[in-house]
Amino acid sequence: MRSKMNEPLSVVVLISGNGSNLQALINAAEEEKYPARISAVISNRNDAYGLQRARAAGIVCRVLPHHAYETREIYDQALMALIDSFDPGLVALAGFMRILSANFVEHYSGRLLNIHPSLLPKYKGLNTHQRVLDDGEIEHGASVHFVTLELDGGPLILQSPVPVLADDTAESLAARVLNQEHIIYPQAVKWFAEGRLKLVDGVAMLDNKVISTPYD
Ligand code: NHR
Ligand code: GAR
Repeated sequence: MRSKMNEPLSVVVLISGNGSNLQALINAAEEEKYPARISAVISNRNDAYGLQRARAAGIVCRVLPHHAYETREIYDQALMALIDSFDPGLVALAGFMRILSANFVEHYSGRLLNIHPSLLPKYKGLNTHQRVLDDGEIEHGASVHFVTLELDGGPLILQSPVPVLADDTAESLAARVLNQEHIIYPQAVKWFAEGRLKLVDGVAMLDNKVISTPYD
């Protein structure tokens, strides 16, 4: 907990890849769009391009490769210890590709956010863009949610729809969805940093009102 609301929120961002959502969060912090500072970026992969983005922004980077650990639980314990060394008020998953075990999720309950490339509760899990195309959907999008034990099933905070176009490939659709991700993720972090967004008894609240989204 921040002792004073005028101290910026410490955010730890977890990535596995390109880190364009990380970049959107870095940009918003640099433009002072919210009272938050990214205190560290942690990747499970040492080749994640997002690490270069973080270094370029002067942010502390750590790599914790998961294959060095015997079980998911042991890896997650090490990850928690590393994250906690940065004393975060918020942990933001930004293209982090590892499912997190129960201890981890419980430890960060109410301060763990994820951006997911679909209009949840539709298309949980991986490979969402191709699945949307295969199903002939006319609409797709992105969701920000609090992370809970149910994979991609936690309370929704923000969603943004995009159209699926006739000539879309998984790549073109992914790019359209990513543009929306880069808008809604900084917005959710802003609300959280301002103390307006909270998880209360398993329900996402903004300004003390239950958040309802059109897609849930
Ligand atoms: N953990 C919990 N407990 N709950 C959630 O809602 C989570 C989570 C961890 C990550 C992100 C999620 C997404 O937005 C996320 C939400 C990875 C996988 C996955 O199957 C699924 C969903 C998400 C992230 N990962 C494989 C695994 O075995 C590895 C895949 C790979 O390395 O490419 O962990 O989509
Ligand atoms: C984003 O589309 C994010 O929603 C998705 O991966 C991409 C990461 O892009 N996340 C997941 O699929 C989590 N399983 P980025 O690295 O450029 O932010």
